[in-house]
Amino acid sequence: MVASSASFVESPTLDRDCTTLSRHVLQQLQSFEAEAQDISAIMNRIALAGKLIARRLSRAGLMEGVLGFTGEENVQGESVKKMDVYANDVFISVFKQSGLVCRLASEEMEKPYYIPENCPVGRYTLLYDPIDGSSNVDINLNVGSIFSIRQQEGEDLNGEAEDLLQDGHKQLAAGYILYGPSTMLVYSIGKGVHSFILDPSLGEFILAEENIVMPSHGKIYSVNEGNFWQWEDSIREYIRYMHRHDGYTARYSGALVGDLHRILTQGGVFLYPGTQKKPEGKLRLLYETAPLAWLIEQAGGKASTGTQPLLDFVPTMLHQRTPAILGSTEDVELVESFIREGLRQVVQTV
Ligand code: AHM
Ligand code: MG
Repeated sequence: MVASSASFVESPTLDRDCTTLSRHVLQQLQSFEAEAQDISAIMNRIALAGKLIARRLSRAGLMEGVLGFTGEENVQGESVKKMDVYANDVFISVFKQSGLVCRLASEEMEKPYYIPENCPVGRYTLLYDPIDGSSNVDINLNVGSIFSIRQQEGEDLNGEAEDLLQDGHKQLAAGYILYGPSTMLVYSIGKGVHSFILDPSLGEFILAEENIVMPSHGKIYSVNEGNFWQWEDSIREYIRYMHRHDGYTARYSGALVGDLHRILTQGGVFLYPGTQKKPEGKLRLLYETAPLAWLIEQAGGKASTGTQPLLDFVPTMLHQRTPAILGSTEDVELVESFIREGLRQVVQTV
């Protein structure tokens, strides 16, 4: 018997296989207006960058000139890896002739990359961390890319991109690509968090989970405990509490996207507090913590600097770092309670 076209269309398996990223973004926007089309096109370009980076990573150990360091340092004083440079350039080249974004700002570039010919058409800025957790690349462990889209405000005539120095609520969309056993793209345009898996045979990101809601509590805490001696007493007290109580377990891969993805799906808390060497912590607000905070909050979790909501934090410079506590609401609030107690004791002793 030949299936009717109605039963064909309604097949849940086929429908699942057919929900591509671009179709999903347009459905989410529920509009065919210019801005909706722009955001959808930008997401498609980000997906293309993700596919190119995933392809290179999958063969990295077999190719010349992919692994290892370039011998240079980036604006943060960190050693640059060859994959950092490649991935940074991939994002630039997929957006260069797109007519979509006017500026790209990345962790790897001191100043934004301007595409003046796009400005009359696409007044958006893409902020991104091309390869997050790049120390994992050489040992074939997971890494990620993080992205955020903001509207450009004003003309930015002096090239300082001062309009980017605003809080995280100004983001129009944010997400990450996780290069793991499969390549996943997770995004939000402020209407829930959705995940996609790259089907290599189709070359498409296919919907895996819609409207991810994270648990209000989870057993995992994810932090680099090697920094214990460098933390404030309040964070040390929190970690001692974790050690002394049943029901907690530690997971830390050194690559934020993977660690955060675990927290997003299973609950718990990721933290990178300030240290003696880096009082603001290590993670950058515009390219790392603000986009991830946006996702976590969209999934029903909480994001904090320890003393204020992370999305309320206004940076004073492009490469600003912030302490970050991201995860399930109850678990983030537990860390905050230790920080509050620490501050109270400091005030009492002054
Ligand atoms: P990167 O973007 O230069 O790779 O640095 C960010 C990474 C995060 O992925 C990870 O959470 C953190 O640095 C790990 O830092 P540490 O080794 O200090 O724990
Ligand atoms: Mg990073």
